[in-house]
Amino acid sequence: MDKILELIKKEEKRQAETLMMIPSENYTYPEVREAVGSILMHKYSEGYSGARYYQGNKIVDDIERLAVERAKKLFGTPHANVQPYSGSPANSAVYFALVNPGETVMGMQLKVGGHLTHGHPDITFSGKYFRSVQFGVDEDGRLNYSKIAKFAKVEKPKLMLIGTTAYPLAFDWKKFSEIADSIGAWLVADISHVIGLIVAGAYPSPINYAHVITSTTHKTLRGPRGAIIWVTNKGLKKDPVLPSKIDRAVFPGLQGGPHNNTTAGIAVALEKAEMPEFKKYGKQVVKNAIALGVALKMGGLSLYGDGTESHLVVVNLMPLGLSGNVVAEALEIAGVVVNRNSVPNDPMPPFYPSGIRLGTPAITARGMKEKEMEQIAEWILKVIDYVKAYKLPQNKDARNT
Ligand code: DSN
Repeated sequence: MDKILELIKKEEKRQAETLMMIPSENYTYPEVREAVGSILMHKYSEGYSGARYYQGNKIVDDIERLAVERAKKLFGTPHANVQPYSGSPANSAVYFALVNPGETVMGMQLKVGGHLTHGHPDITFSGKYFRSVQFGVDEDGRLNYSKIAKFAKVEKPKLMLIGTTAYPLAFDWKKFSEIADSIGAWLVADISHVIGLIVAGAYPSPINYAHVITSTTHKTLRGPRGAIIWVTNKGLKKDPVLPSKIDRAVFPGLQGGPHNNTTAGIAVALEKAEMPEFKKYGKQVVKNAIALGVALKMGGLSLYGDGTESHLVVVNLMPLGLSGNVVAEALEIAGVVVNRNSVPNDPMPPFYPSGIRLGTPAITARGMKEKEMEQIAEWILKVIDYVKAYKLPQNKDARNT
C-alpha cells in the first residue's frame, strides 16, 4: 500500500478515536466523500454553466446548475456562485468585485474573533491592499454597536465584512445593516462558522440585512472544503449587476477552473441541509455548546463573552496564568483536540495565545448530547487541574510572531 494511503488510514483512526472539538472542523457525509473522490476531478470547466471555455461540459453544467439552484434555495437568494475554492478566496472575490485598492474596509479584529481576511493589517491582502479599520469588543467581551456606528461614521468604510471565527455570542445583523446603510457601505456577512446553525434557525440570519453573504461549506454545513457567495435581494437592489460582478471576480478575476468534484459535494451537502434531521442537528450543536460552557464555567473557568450563543466556547486562561499552547497540547494527549486561540486583551502573540477554542459541531455529528458535554467538561477540567498542579512551562520566553 502506498505510504500515503497508510497515513490516511491512521488519520481516519485518529478522527474516530479522539474528540474533534475544533469548531471549524466536522465530519462530512459518505455521499459527499464519494462525490469529491469521483471522476469529476478529471474535467476542466473554466467559465460557468452554458458558457465554458472547454468542450465536454454538458454533464458538469447540469451538476453546477443543480448546486447553484440548491444554494439559492437554501436562503431564497436571487444569485449564488459555488466556485470559490474556499473561504479566503470567496472573501477575496467579494473585495475584488466591490472595492478598489486603497479604499477603506472594516471588519472585526482577529484577536476578538474576526478572520484574517476581514482586514487584518499588514500580513493579509485585506489589510495590505485596502485601508483597513477594525473594531474590537468591550471589557465584558461584547460588541458595542453604538461604538462601531460612531467608528464607521468617522472612517467611512466602503465595505464592511462581518463574520466570526471565535466570537461566541450572536450577531445583531440588523444593527450592522443600519450602520452600513447609514454610510452607504456594502455589508458582507461571512457566515462560514455558523451557516449550519442559521439553516437550523439556531442563530440569527443576515439574509434580509447583508448585500452579499459568503460561507465555507465544510464547517457547520458539513460539506466538502469549498465556499459559496450569495447575492441577496438587498444586494441586487443596490446594484442590479452585482451578480455578474461577483461571478467575474471569481472567474476570471481570481480563479481558473472550478473543482467540479467539490461542486458536486457541495450540492449533496446542500440537499442534506434541507432535511429535518439537519435542523435538529444545528439546534443540538448550540444546545451542546451552551451545556459545555455552563459546565466549564461551573468548574471555575473564565469564558469569553461569559458563555455562548453559538457552536463554540472560548476559554480565557489568563486568570489561571496558563498558556493556550500548553493546555491544548495536554488536552490532545488526553484525546480532546481543541485549538489555542487569542482572547480579548491578550498580551501574547497569536502563536502563543492565552486561550483555547472548543466547538461542538463534530461531536454533535457523532450523536452526542448535553449529558456527554458534562462528561467532556469534567475531563477538560481534570486536564487543566493537572497542568496547574504540575506547573508545566508556560511559554514565557515566547518570541513575538
Ligand atoms: N481557519 C478557520 C477556523 O479555524 O476558524 C477559519 O477559516
